[in-house]
Amino acid sequence: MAVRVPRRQLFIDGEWREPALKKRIPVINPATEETIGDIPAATAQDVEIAVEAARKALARDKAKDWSSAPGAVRAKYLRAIASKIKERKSELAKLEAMDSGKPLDETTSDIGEVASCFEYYAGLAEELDAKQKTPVSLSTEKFKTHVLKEPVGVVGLITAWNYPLLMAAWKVAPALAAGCAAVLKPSELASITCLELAEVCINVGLPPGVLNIVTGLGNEAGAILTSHPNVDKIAFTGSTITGSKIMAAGAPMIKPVALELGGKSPIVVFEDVDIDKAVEWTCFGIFLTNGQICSATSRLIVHESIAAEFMDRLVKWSKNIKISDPMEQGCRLGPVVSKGQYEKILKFISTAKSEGAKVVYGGDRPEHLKKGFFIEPTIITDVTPSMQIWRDEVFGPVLCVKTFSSEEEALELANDTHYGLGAAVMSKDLERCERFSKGLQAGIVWINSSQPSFIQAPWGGNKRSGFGRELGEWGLELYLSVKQVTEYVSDQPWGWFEAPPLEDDSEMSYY
Ligand code: TXE
Repeated sequence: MAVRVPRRQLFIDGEWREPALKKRIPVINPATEETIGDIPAATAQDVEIAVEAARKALARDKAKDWSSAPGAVRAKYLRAIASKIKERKSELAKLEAMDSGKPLDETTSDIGEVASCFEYYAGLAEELDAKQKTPVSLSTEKFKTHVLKEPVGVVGLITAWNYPLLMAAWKVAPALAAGCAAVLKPSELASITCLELAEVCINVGLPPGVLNIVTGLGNEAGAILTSHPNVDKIAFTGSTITGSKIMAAGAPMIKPVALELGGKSPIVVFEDVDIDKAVEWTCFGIFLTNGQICSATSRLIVHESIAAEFMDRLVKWSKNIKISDPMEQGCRLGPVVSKGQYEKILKFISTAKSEGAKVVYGGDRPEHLKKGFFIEPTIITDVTPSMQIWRDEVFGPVLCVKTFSSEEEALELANDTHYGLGAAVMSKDLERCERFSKGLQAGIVWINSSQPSFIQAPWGGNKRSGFGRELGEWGLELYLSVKQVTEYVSDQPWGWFEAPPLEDDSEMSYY
């Protein structure tokens, strides 16, 4: 069932390239704690060459560079990438499950989404030619203005480990569709499938330098990319702390950034729900991807009148969740990605207990699994709004619970967070859901569900969850800049030399 991890190098200027310092990072399977391979570790010199290669791809041949090629040409490559990924779907899904610990069912679905994402942006690349020049209607006839949409240039894409290839696709596909050249720096904790994307690019003959993939450590490869003066924009998915470092690193150059950061999303359950359905969405919303989703609905806010029954069923269903090696049939909860994350999550749980919260289910390693970074589905009650478990992102299978008695109280609790990524509301009263959605301070609201995302719809957060929207047309806009082009079309002189005499108080209007 398991597959061999290919030994790859950095992907720069269309070729495999050994890292300058020949350093490599071991790849640990989080389910077995075994080393299953290694990835190259890029340092400053490698990132430098990768950025240069990307820059060259935009100026290789002025008439035919990547950014000025018709959208249809770029679309052809994006579709070819999608089709290769589909061919290799099962192998890539297995590699990703072994690398990240995500259940194989999930990685299989994610890799399918990766292919769809490349196809979707191929479509938008084709439409882009027609939309590249848009006239603007002005309040004067002396001028004509149009707007040009142009690729931003060389973009640095830095991604996380919870959706290794999918998060990369959310950035690479629109960046390439827009005509940018990119340097991708995946997370050192799960890079294998991103290196396979390099192999796919070689297979489809993507022009050299259009996409470069430099694996390596965040504070080395990532930091160099972020502060590089020849990188025009950074798009980042990761923690809020690193997001703020990235903003600071780019600040001296006024480098634009798009940030998709952490979250502490609420799921608010009103008294009129179908309890079993709501329990299923609650479990899905927190235990999917082993609890490691930026938008995970990790704070359950349930109406006090149904809380007891809801909690009984929640615990009953949590007991039924299959925790196993991600490659096993029917696995619903695998290990978290690394020893570091495992220890961090257990520390969150012990701090919550020491602050007076109560673990009503889980809270530890499952008894039947002696190896691997497994943590039981964990449910915590008796939480106060000042507790760390209520405020900070755990990024693990840990749900904390509070009750409410009125809609106002529920909204206050839901918005009581520095984050603003996702939020879910569950009620049969759709008017109430709509009203409540408007009050929620979040970039994404789910009604009677939690977590679904769609390639066509915008994704991103507010407050400390970042800014900028990925996916859909918004995802393409991140990689386009807007240029105003204005032409003076009147036969008459502009008239600035004909200033009215000083004593004349009539107003002069140029426009
Ligand atoms: O994140 P980092 P980590 C949150 C989650 C998790 C915590 C830590 O709470 O527990 O972050 O995870 C690169 N300059 N999320 O340590 O450090 C790094 O190499 C440039 C939420 O993995 O943010 C990796 O490629 N790059 C999140 C990427 O940043 C740097 C998903 C993310 O790493 C860098 C993952 C630097 N100075 C974690 N330092 C979400 N929004 O979904 C690191 N990196």
